Amino acid sequence: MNTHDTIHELTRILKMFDVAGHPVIVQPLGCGNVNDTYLAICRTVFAEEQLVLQRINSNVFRSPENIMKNLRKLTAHVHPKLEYQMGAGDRIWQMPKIIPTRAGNDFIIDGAGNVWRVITKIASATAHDKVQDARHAEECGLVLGYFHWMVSDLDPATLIDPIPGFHITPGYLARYDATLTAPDAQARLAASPEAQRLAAFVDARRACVPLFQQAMERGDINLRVMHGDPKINNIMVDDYTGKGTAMIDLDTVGPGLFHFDFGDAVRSICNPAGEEETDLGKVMFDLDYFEAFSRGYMTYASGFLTPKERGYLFDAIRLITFELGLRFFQDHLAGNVYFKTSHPEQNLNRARVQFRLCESIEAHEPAIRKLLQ
Ligand code: GN1
Ligand code: MG
Repeated sequence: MNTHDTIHELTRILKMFDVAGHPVIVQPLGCGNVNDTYLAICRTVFAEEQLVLQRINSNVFRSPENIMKNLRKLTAHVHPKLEYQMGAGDRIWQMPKIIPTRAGNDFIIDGAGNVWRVITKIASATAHDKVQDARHAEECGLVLGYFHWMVSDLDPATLIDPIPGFHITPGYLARYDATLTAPDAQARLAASPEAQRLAAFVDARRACVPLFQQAMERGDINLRVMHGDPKINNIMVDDYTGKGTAMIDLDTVGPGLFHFDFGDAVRSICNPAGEEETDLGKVMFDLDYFEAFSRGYMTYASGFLTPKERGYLFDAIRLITFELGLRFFQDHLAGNVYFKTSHPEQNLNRARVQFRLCESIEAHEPAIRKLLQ
């Protein structure tokens, strides 16, 4: 939660959107690393509506209007399909909807220049921070596979890249190298043997960094519409049935590779210790969860993934894990300017976790590849 936000101010902003009823609570929701997110409940005489009010981090999303344009495109493409299929399968698949402002816009800009928007909340469902069991892992796979299937016929050229360079790993390496030239970063590195160990870890993996750019140049894989951030706590699971229902946090949806989505979901689901673990001994890649997740994912994805695309899935798991570790490490060295932190060493520890997970993925390569055949 942003400590400057008062309930009074949040309620005032909420009332600018076209919501029915009277706001009864506005309280922090989830633990995203980027946007400030609040749950709002509005009651009428007859019912209540749960909504998600968010301040978009304009330091990360430089053109918030673009992500709202993308969200319009995405929901216009997907909602009719979901409505058409409603009741046909074993669950109701959901996707949040934009609530416009009373003036008919998709967001507002407050006096301080902050961008706010409201979307519907997927209610009676939970986005867990950690995997619960193999069935949960499988449900997450089904949700991502279904999402990819829904967008597999949406032309990526119709969406705007929400964060240019978002999953271009060589760009993160270049940024890391540039950061290291700054005296502050050098001082942080010199002061910490653990940071030096992580720097050596990065250096040992430089050669694999451009792998996906090379694969695209060869024409082995192509841009599709990706979610961009399908980690475990962006996947909603029904509280009553345990079935997956929706992908949330749709701001990073844009042109990209399904591979990075697959890898990002896998790295967050198959590490039961989570991203904030401080005991590295507990961080490891769990093959049983992986088997369950990929079985769920392939239920839908086997229909649209080409054999060549499938051939790169292992590399994606490894590289996205490395990339996220690199992003955390670079942010630590830069003085914690991107990811939200509650203590100065948090991004360093997050990097340690991802790099340890990356080692575990490398150690399990033959078994992971076998499960992907
Ligand atoms: C950020 O906002 P949140 O927590 O869903 C980040 C992802 C990282 C993730 C790691 C826009 O996602 O790329 O994988 O943290 N999102 C952005 O927890 O940078
Ligand atoms: Mg996010």
